[in-house]
Amino acid sequence: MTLEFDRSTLPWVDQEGFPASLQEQTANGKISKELSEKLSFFSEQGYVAFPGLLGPERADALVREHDLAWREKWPIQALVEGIGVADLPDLPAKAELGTHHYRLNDIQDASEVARQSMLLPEIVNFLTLALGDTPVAMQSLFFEYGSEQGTHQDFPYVQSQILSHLVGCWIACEDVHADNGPLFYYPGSHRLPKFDWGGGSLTFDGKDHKQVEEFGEFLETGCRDRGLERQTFHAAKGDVFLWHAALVHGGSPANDPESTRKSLVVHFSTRSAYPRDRRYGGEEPRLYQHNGGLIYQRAEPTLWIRTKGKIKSLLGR
Ligand SMILES: O=C(O)CCC(=O)C(=O)O
Repeated sequence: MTLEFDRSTLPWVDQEGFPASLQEQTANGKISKELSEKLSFFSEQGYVAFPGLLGPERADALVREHDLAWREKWPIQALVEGIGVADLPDLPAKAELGTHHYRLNDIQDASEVARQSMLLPEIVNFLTLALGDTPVAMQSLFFEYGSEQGTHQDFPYVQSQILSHLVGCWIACEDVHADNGPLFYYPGSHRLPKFDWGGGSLTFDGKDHKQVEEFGEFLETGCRDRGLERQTFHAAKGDVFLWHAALVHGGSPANDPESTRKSLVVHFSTRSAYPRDRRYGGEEPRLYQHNGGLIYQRAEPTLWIRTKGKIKSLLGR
């Protein structure tokens, strides 16, 4: 059994008339030639890279925020293999976790550097056109080591009201190569028949283990049958990579498990598909706007206090 995205709400890049419409808008100067090539590549291949877009200095600044969050135990959450999702202040120090499979969730709640890095003008501009609506950063995941996540597509995991309104964004915070577990992907795989997982939200926390495996096998078989070849994203620090809601991808095993692979993943949806933050119930979000893109914040502003090197929020979380 396979599943179809609702045709009436497909993003611009997935619509039948996209190639002709793109050509027209490029010819009349509404879209630059460079951006047009990127949109066309994304539509056909399901991904596009922006070499050096964030740049090494801003990537370093992001890493500093990540390290500070762990050290000061910022009031955000982390997903840790064997523990699940937990508040950072309740977790032991990183060195005591006994696994490299952990990530910080939603560092943008606490970091202006992260907010600005996710909403770079080139990213927002690309997404606004590709999705045909204002992009909203739904969530982010900061990995210190390679995720080594199995083969998957994102739409059953990261859901908004419109499954197809989803683009993944991968920001390299250090150089990535075969040894530290690069992102892998299958160009063109976003057009494969889609696995029907039966609704609800799939998770990687072990709860849906059997279905996660079935999903991976379905995708590997689909790619093999159509001759799609696996590629890896060997990135330089500061590179950015965007991928389609249905691109088949995952995290390669790290040849050197001690080698870090710092990266920030942001999943974007749109204002129409994702009008409220998943974490705040029906609450109307406070809008953080930057370069035309959005991040949702608690209506109640967060009040942060620092005591003895520890940071605490009194309001808003
Ligand atoms: O960064 C990785 O290794 C994989 C990330 C990923 O697959 C995702 O966030 O959907």
